[in-house]
Amino acid sequence: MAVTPPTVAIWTSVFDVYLVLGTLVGIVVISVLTYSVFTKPKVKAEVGPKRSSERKKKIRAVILTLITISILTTVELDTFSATSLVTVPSDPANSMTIQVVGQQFFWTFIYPNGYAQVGNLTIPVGETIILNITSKDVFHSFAIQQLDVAKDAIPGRYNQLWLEVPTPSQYSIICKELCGVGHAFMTAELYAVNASTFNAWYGSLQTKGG
Ligand SMILES: [Cu+2]
Repeated sequence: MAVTPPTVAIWTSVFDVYLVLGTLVGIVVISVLTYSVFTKPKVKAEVGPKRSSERKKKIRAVILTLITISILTTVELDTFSATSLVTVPSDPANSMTIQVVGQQFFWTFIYPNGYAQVGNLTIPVGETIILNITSKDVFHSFAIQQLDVAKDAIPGRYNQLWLEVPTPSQYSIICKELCGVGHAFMTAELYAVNASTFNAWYGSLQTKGG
């Protein structure tokens, strides 16, 4: 059974919110348009003093404006809080930070112990992995499509991306920014392995590297 990584779950929930809101707005707008097309406008005879009808219109306009402002404010605040769910790592205290360097035409991954690996990234499952992404030459873009994550790799700056893979699995890493003749071949593999497997591998590196 496939378990959905948290980044994918967040993006899916944001997409669902907008799908529901968009559908509701669509239904209302199309209904009003259809109603307007098939009904004749009623010309009301002015009843009562003109001043009170003007007053009513103003009150109605103010109420509608307030309702619109409150709906838009709620949606806006929700959007900003959803964005922070994606940009802020889920568990920064219990995380591992790995440097990712893009270069024509390969990816290098540098672990906290200084070990650098080209072309494949090995991470433990169930742990928050923070990637510090940069480039040595031109603009690249680090992307793992199955995990719904991507970040630009720009020379001279670090862009952060986090991910958490719940079960042992393998994914393709690609470059999503046209960066030269070898762009299509600028790929790497992501291996998410059990914590014990990862620790055994990582520990062996530390003793070898010194
Ligand atoms: Cu590229």
